[in-house]
Amino acid sequence: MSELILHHYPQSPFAEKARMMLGFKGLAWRSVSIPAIMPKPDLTALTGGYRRTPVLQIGADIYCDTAAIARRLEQQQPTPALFPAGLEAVVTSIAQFADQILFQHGVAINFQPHGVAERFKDASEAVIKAFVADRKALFEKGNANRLQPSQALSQWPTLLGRLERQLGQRGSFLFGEEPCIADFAYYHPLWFVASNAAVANALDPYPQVRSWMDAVAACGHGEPSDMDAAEAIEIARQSTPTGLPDTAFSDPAGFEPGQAIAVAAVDYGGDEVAGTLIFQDEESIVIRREDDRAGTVHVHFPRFGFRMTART
Ligand SMILES: N[C@@H](CCC(=O)N[C@@H](CS)C(=O)NCC(=O)O)C(=O)O
Repeated sequence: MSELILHHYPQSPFAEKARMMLGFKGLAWRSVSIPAIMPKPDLTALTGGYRRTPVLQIGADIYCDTAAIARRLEQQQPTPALFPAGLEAVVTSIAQFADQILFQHGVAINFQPHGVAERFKDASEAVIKAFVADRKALFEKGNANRLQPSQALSQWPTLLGRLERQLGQRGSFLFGEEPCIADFAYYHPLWFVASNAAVANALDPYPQVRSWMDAVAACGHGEPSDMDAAEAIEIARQSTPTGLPDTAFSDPAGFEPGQAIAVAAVDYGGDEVAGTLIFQDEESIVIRREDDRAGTVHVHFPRFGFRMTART
């Protein structure tokens, strides 16, 4: 079976979510380093234009968004379960809340002036300017607005206070004695705050949250080993995408397999990825595309949070 290849960079909170899920599953994986800002020519050779971080590659199958990555990892290694039986609706809904709302808070808290000064203390003026311009462009394609630090600070005690009380009363993890997808989604925005010395004190009033974070962090990152981007692209070129199951799924919007479409995230980083729709079900959309460097690849997206547009 092909290796798991994660395209990511160290400081990315969503990449940390993916690394932690790999650790939770006890998996070995290959680590390809990608730039934190555009251009990302090696990544987009695989994805067809999707630029967000992280992306999982297995041979010629490319998984965009940690929601798609989580489901693929669950298939790879069903236990321990990210989606505990009987709790799927609640754990995925809570994860979605954390990935959107808590994440916005973690970012806004980091991007207070003293947080920016700490995060970029070793960066040149040019690097900071390029980063700011890149993130402005990221939000131009999508319907999400950035949360202002003042609003994030105002709401932080609500979000963290609820978590602190729940953990104090129930202990362990969010849904029982083992972590699940909800824990990893709650963890990565808080890890982003904890990893910035200038703002980490936002966690000080919450000792239960801190010990839960330590318990989640104990899952580790599995067994990563480095790989070059060129090697990852060559692996895609030499691989055949895996077969897809037959599905009786009927798309309410009328998109049919074989149709030329483009897929894009609706919230931010909404660069369109064009290809042929080859599979969709309740959770996923898969397109086939040809790339000069990567050959024939299947690019997998979550259905929720992505839109399809017909191409002629
Ligand atoms: N819903 C996406 C969100 C991914 C995301 O927002 N990643 C951030 C980094 S933590 C990003 O892509 N930033 C811009 C970039 O890395 O180019 C997921 O679950 O993977």
